[in-house]
Amino acid sequence: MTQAEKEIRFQEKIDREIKIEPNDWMPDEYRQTLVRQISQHAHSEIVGMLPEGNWITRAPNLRRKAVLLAKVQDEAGHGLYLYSAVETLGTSREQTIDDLHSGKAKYSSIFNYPALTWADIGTIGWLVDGAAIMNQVALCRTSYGPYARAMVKICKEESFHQRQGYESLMKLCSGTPQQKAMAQDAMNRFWWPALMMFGPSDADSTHSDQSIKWKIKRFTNDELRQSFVDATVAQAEILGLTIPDPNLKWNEARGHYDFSEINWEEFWQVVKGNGPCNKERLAARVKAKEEGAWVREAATAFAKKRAMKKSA
Ligand code: BYC
Repeated sequence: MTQAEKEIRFQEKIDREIKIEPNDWMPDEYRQTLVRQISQHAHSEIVGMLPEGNWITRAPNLRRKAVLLAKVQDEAGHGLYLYSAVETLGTSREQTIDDLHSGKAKYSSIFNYPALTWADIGTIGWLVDGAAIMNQVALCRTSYGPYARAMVKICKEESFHQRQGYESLMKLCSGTPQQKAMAQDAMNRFWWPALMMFGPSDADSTHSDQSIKWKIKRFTNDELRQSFVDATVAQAEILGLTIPDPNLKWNEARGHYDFSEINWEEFWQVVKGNGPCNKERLAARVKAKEEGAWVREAATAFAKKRAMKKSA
């Protein structure tokens, strides 16, 4: 079969909603797109642990601490499923992680913003996990089997994360005026970065057209962003928080909310490494790898010894 025939067969499979599995033939570009997207996703989960992890010791009570601990632990688990999904495409975990540490691979822009107050933790759960779910529910139907299956489990946990964030903010917003002000301040700082999570506008998205054809992506960046805004406005109203956008307005004709243009200059600066916490985040991951070297060595030595004993 020629390359062109293989590609036609591959696209037919995708069009018939048949999942692509690790041992199936796939075009190199499909494989590369998946390695890029899934590894970026895995890195986002792992780097995403940093702003929240920083608050575990400062959670206001035992219940909040236990919930936050569980959430951060879930994120480590998500990173691990996703690194495994990348491995099924023939790229080693070591390589994937090295690409993050060398600055070659990206992770979500949102995690380059600091979590300054306790209200930020609730807001991250509500808005950041909320945006993540909007994107990830669609990925449960992505065309690559291992990625789609990982997303099903991840989405269940993300939905718990979103609810815990919202519940935490409900408490703050019905508390003292200072607590409410703290929640509004967090909203003011996280709203726009949360909208940026969906990626550049469709006109500037490099990969969307091909990824939609291959059903890696089911919706465009702008479609998902719009769904997120539409779903979130009523939630903010219930909390009594104001969305920091003077142009946010229901558009009856479109059946959607209109909102202001995103500050794309800020988005690209953060993506290029110049956000408020980019350097700190990468340094923390590199340090964790270096300081964990002895644990990996000990675990490998133990596994080898056990295997030798078994075979003896
Ligand atoms: N940040 O052609 P485009 C989470 C890059 S949630 C940084 O539209 P694509 C979590 C993009 O990589 C977050 N970079 O790309 C939540 C590309 O550059 P390269 C993780 C971004 O891939 C709570 C260029 O811009 N979720 O984990 O078709 C707690 C052009 O973009 C961003 C996922 O990763 C960004 N926001 O669409 C803990 C979901 N946006 O690679 C953890 C899976 C774009 O050519 N990923 N870029 O150098 C996706 O769905 C898609 O990759 C995106 C972008 C929608 C993000």
